[in-house]
Amino acid sequence: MLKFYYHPTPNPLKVALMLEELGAPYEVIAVDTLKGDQHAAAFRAINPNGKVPAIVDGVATVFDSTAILLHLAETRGRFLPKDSAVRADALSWLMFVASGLGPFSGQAIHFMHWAPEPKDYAVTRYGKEIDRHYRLLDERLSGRDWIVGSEMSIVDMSAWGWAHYLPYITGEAKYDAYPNVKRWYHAIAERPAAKRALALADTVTVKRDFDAEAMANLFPHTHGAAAA
Ligand SMILES: N[C@@H](CCC(=O)N[C@@H](CS)C(=O)NCC(=O)O)C(=O)O
Repeated sequence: MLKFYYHPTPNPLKVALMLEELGAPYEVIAVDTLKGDQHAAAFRAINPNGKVPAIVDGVATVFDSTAILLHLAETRGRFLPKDSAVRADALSWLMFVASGLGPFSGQAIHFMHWAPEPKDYAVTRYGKEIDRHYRLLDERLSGRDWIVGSEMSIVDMSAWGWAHYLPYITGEAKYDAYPNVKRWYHAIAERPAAKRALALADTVTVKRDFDAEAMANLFPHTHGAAAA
């Protein structure tokens, strides 16, 4: 059975949604990143980058959420448009999430919630970049149900994994500045597969306290024993 290395965080959520939409049987293996499981040699053999998600799918070991989504879409023949022009569009928007919306969201969350002072410049920069990315996504979703094509695809799954955490960046305003994103986000959240993907968080026993141990494991270069 497919092994899914998981922690209740944005990038694994994309893969959880894909696995649930596929109805593919899988075994969840919790990687407790606040306890440092991602640094263990056994996990580094699966993902040398020491991050979740990763999967072992038969003979294939795949790490990085975008690589996993592409692998599952290609091997299962679903959720990636086949028409070459639509597929090109899908790859463009998939990379917009993989190299823009996703990493900028991660950095925005880091600087808003975890970085020490002084951090005004970083909070401003990443806050404005998040706004720019979500405005672009909002324009794209104007008059459309899906980011690409006429059906849900891995592009929607990839963006949705991060969009679920948007309130963590925007606070009480939540999705209000991005009405099309709001409509699209909630439409996916209502799907049974999305509900099951979100419920996965409650099935794993992982550390929830962001204490000194968690900070050292998540940010070893600034908070760990080797920090300068
Ligand atoms: N580009 C990677 C990023 C993976 C990533 O940053 N995962 C986070 C959770 S969302 C993680 O493992 N954090 C723990 C750590 O960095 O030690 C992907 O898309 O899978």
